[in-house]
Amino acid sequence: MDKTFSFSLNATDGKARTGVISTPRGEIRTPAFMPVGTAATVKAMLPENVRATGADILLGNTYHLMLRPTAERIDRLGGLHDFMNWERPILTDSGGFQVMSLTALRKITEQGVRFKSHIDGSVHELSPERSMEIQRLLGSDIVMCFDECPALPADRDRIAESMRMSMRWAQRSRDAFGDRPGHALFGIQQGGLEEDLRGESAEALRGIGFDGYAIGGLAVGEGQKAMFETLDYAPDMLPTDKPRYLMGVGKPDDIVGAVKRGVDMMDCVLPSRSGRTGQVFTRRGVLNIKNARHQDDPRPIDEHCNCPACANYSRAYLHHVFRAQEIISSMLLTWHNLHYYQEIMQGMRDAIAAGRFAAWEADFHAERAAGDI
Ligand code: PRF
Ligand code: ZN
Repeated sequence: MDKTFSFSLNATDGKARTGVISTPRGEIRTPAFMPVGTAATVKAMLPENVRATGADILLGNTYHLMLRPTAERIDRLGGLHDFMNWERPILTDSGGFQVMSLTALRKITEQGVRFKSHIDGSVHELSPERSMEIQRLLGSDIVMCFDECPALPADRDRIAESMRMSMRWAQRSRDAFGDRPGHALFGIQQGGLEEDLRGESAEALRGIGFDGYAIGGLAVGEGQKAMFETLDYAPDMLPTDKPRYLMGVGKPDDIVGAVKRGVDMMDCVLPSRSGRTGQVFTRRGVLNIKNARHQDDPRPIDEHCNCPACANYSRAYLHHVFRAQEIISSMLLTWHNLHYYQEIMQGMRDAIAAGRFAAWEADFHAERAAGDI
């Protein structure tokens, strides 16, 4: 197997792109959706089942794993892939964003961030250097730079200051990462909804040089319209010959809109988390399985879906096990949601390759508008 990391574009259609990221642990077909495996598991799913939905890569989290069971323990046990029984690529987020969203007590300085664990209140520190060390101990294939960003809305000065510190942290991340053949380091663009700050950030990252470029600081409270307005220019500021990753996005229509604007990779907890709260994503829109209207319904969630939840179970059964808080409810609904997300990705890859993305997108929206679920 090829022991290097590379990206090759196979086709573009408008701004939409399809290609393949090659890593020593396997290929990632793009546009790619990465299920979230925060605590070394995609909740309610066996790894082989996540693979069966069509996932080529998972996302893991520095923040959660450093607190429990610790990066050093995972390293002693042979690394994250062996530990969680997923041999394909893993991308790890760097921790700063999770510290900002999950901890009540934290202090940010130029050096890094000191925070109290959301699990037991113990005090920890993260910096670009420590984040690179943790992601190396985990054995991550795609390592993310250490960054931070304000929730939106925020004032321009705050966004500019934060972005510039993240760019200094990007340089420190690059220096600390060093040269690790077969492993990739991605920079993260910040700058909120300000076009000039996004440009300044992209220029700083291109100057440092990365194996891929993420768009951070979106889906943090600005709404879809403002996010799409930013995505109308932000991906174009990044190198065309490297993967572009939109972090923490999103709903099915967010993902389609992002791919249309030139994004290659995404991750989101939505399909897996919603599977545990009874929210089901379908071609025809969202349904909530806990709704009483499903209690006598013998039909599957979607007669055209071939996931186990749809192939073998009625809405009435799924409603019942959800109401009874049976574990199989989380398993089946998560499987369906992840399967549906991967079906969207495959549909987009095929459409881009065939030069019919616009028609595919029109069908996607028309099916949802027809409703009737
Ligand atoms: N930075 C990092 N992780 C993230 C984000 C970011 O800006 C986001 C924003 N949507 C999600 N996850 N490092
Ligand atoms: Zn299904």
